[in-house]
Amino acid sequence: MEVDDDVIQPTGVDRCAALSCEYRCHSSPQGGACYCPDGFIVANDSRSCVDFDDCTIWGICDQVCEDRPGTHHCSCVDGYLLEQGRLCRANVSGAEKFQFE
Ligand SMILES: [Ca+2]
Repeated sequence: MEVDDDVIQPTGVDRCAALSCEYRCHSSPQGGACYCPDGFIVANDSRSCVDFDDCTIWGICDQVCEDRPGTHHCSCVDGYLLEQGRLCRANVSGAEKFQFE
């Protein structure tokens, strides 16, 4: 199988300079594209980075999700304890355990 090296053009690097990405640019034969650090996504202008709303990911927090720049924070309502940063466990502490259905 023959590999065609001709498809890789050095022009992607120049395109990156023109894009003036807020974070970093990933050069490609097609001209490059901006990308952002974890927790951020490229905005509509294709060059700046905006916080990604982690709370839109289903199940990222068991109960209460608070979006923060570059990250998010999970918490639990009264009567529950936060576990492993995202799970909520009923704080029964020896008391009778009620079942809600
Ligand atoms: Ca976020």
